[in-house]
Amino acid sequence: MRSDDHYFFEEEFHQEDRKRLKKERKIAQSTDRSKFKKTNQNKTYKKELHYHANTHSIRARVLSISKEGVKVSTDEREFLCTIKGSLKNKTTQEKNLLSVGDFVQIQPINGSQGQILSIDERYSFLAREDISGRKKQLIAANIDQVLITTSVVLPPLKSFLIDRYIIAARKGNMDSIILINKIDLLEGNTKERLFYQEFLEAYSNYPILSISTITKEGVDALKKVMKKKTSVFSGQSGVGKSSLINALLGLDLPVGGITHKTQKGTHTTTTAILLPIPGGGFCIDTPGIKGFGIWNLTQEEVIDHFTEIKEVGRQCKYPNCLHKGEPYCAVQKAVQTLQLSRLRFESYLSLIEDIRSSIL
Ligand SMILES: Nc1nc2c(ncn2[C@@H]2O[C@H](COP(=O)(O)OP(=O)(O)OP(=O)(O)O)[C@@H](O)[C@H]2O)c(=O)[nH]1
Ligand SMILES: [Mg+2]
Ligand SMILES: [Zn+2]
Repeated sequence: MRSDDHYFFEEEFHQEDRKRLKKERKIAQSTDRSKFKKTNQNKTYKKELHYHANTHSIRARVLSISKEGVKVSTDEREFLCTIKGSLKNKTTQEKNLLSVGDFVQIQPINGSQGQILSIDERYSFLAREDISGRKKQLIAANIDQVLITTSVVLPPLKSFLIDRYIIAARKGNMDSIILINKIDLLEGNTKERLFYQEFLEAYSNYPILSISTITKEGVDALKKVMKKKTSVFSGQSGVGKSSLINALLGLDLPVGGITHKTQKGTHTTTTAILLPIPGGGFCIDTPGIKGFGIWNLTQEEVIDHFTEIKEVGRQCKYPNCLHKGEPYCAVQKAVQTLQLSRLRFESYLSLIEDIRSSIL
């Protein structure tokens, strides 16, 4: 789950800073260890968010992050920014200091360049666990809804990824909508159509939009739900995130192919970008992901997400039954008799397993 990392532009950008700051941090740690205790990390971070902006600062929003710098936009224009040194010199639980969608205070240096002085507090964020499993990797900030993008047939629908996104969205204070793209491919594919129907039934408690950039089915409905909101498209590579944005906004973002052998996309989008929607709102395109580990996930959060499993679980013999093979388990029985969805149950098990392996 943690083997991929497609935020390499952002990675490269922060890598240099990391090297430069390593020395300083070492000195700081040796003089004041208490500051770096886990319990204090949030406090340190909060303080930084309220760092007093310079009186000449302007509020701007992060559009993209690359080796060249952080591109931000004010109401009037765009600036390519560096980040003020003191801002970077902080130990937080976050792997990346900034993400697309962040509101920042900047100091213009000239007509097109500036420096980021501070980061405004986020009202929501989409994050995942970083490769080490110890840090929160921000994908996007200040978003109203995550458009969990999937496709039928190519690449195949992966329900366990969807549940992970729904939980991450809830943790980050956002709504989520499931987009099933490429439904034109269901034509003549009986097996996939049956699976699609099984999916719709299992996820009937969640908002789902079926869509196709080829036939344009569902495109108007999607436009409607995105109006005046900030939405982030997220999901596997090749599901059609950039294609959907092109269809919605009349843009020409690069789109890729699918490797038929692996049935996977080719990682066409390499960095997240924030795009304004004419008539109000924003949307964010992101690079495809392979897996999605939820940062700081608790067993309770998992169980609370699977309400139907929780309900049936009340009849298990052991009150602390995790439904992983314990005797007299009502959940396993309900899955066998098709009263509970196997898709949801598999998702549940994979998340419980994630927690177990992170404890070990
Ligand atoms: N049949 C069909 N193909 C589609 C549809 N939407 C997109 N595609 C194709 O799917 C492939 C991948 O599309 P992209 O938009 O690049 O996918 P992505 O999710 O942005 O992928 P990454 O940027 O790699 O994360 C392209 O070949 C698109 O033409 C659709 O509705 N139906
Ligand atoms: Mg893309
Ligand atoms: Zn049980």
